Parts: sequence; structure tokens; C-alpha cells
Amino acid sequence: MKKNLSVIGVPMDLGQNRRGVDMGPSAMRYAGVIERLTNQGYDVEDLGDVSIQNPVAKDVKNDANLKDLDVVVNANKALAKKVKEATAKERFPLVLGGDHSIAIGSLAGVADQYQNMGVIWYDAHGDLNTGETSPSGNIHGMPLAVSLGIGHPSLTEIGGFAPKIKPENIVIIGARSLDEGEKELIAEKGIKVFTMHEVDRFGMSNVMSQALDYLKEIKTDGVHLSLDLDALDPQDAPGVGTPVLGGTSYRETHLAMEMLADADVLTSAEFVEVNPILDVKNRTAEAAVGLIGSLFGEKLL
Ligand code: 6HN
Ligand code: MN
Ligand code: MN
Ligand code: MN
Repeated sequence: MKKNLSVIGVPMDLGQNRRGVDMGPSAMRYAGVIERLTNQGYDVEDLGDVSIQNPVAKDVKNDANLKDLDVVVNANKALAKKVKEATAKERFPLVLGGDHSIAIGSLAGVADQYQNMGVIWYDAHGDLNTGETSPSGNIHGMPLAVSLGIGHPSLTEIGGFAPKIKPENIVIIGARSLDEGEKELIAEKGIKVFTMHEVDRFGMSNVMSQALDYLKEIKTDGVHLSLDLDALDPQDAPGVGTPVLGGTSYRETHLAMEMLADADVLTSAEFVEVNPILDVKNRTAEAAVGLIGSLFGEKLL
């Protein structure tokens, strides 16, 4: 793994309904993310936060199917630019969210620098909705579809090209809440999904081995990890806006991060959906930082 890291915060909460996830980057910094990585010998540059506009007044142009579209678009354009600059300097971009809509900008920033980029989407959800299929109109439920080039053009065209990724280069892990339109898209595009059923049945070790073998087989030249904290069970990560029972434990996720560190395939990553207002004593931010530690090679002994 590259030894130089660029940390980018995205205090965005308009991709969904519940306020507070804009404080996620600050909570993860408070939980010691920079020190944790610096202590491991990485050259860490903290680029601070991308600036987010205020939401538009409710009576001005706010499509119910794509809530706060303009603000989400502008934030993701700014993020894509920062991510791209970091990658161009051979630094590993580590993005701290913010709601999951920011994956649009992260992927837009890295995608054109790889020929065959893989994506690990570690999430309770598929985030494969469009304005048409979404039950909520929240853009945080759409970033993976957007990155496939499916969705509103002002989202899919961020970075000036679409699609960002191929459906066969995606592995979803931890899914347990998929909308009808998402299930259809998964079937139609043949997206690889390890739901919680597979995690329970075969164990995380086996699922991660399969996921890594799959990416190896298709010969990815870069892999982005998009980790939504709601993939974890609400007991271990209570501070998320869309919790779903029956998730992965902290320990299972920790193992998944260790296996990713050992495989040494990642080229960028993001940790999203930490909401300090809904959290219990910063537990979710601390879980995120513990996971980031193992992802970057921390060993117990
Ligand atoms: N996330 N599928 C639901 C929706 O509104 O589209 C939930 C999405 C959650 C998104 O957690 O990043
Ligand atoms: Mn989710
Ligand atoms: Mn998500
Ligand atoms: Mn572990």
C-alpha cells in the first residue's frame, strides 16, 4: 500500500434526511484518525474539509426525487477535484464522510486514473437507486448506480465522463436492505453481492477470500473501498442515519479490514455515514477509526 495518505473530510448531510452526519469527519478526527495513521509511520496530510453550500430554500428548485441535488452535485465536484489531485501526487485518498452521496465524488476523482478499477461496497444497502426507483429521494441511496452511469446526468457526468465503473467490477458486502429497483439492477447487471446470508453461512473470512479472489480474477489495477458504517450491526455502530438490524459485528468488519490490508490491493477508501448526534459516546466514530487502523496494517502483535 502507498505510504503517503491524503485525508479529505466531506461534512455533507444533504444526501439524506437526518441532520448530523455532517459532523462525521470531525468525530473521526476527534477519535484520533490522523494520529493513528501517523503513529503507524504513514506520511499523512490532512487536507481539511470540502466546503458545502447551504441548502436551497425549500420552495426553490428542490426535486422531491433528488433532494438537494445542486448542493450534492457541487460538493461532489469539489471532492472529485481534491481526490484527483491527491491521486496525481501518488497519495492514497482517504475520504471521511458525510453521507454516502460523497462516494460519487470519490469515484469520479479516482476512476479515470485506472483502466479496470474494482469497488468493494461494504454496506447494509445497495445504494443502487435512481430518482425513479428511490423510495426516499435521498441521493445517499444512489451513488453506486450513479457511478455505473445510471441516474440524473448532473450526477453521472461529474468529472466529465461516465460511467466510472463496470458492474462486473463491483462487490457488495453486508447487504440486507435492498429496494425492488435495486434488486432488478443487480440481476440485470450481474453485480456480485454477498448479503448477510452469505456472511452468516460461510463466515466473514470465507466471504472476504471470495471477494478478493473475484477481484483478482478480473485483474483490477486499483480498488476503492466504500465503507458505510451502517453495514455494522446497530449495536456496534449506533450512530448512523439508516440503521438495519442483523449487521456485521465490529469484529467481523475488523477482520475484513485486516484481510484487505494483507491483500494490499486498495488504492483509495472512504468511511461514511457516521452521525455523532445519533451516536452513543462517539462509539461509531471510534469503531470507524479502529477499522481504519486495521485497514492500514495495524497489527495486534
Ligand atoms: N445509505 N435504500 C434506501 C433509500 O432511501 O434509497 C436507503 C438508502 C441508505 C443509503 O445508507 O448510504
Ligand atoms: Mn447504508
Ligand atoms: Mn450506503
Ligand atoms: Mn481483528
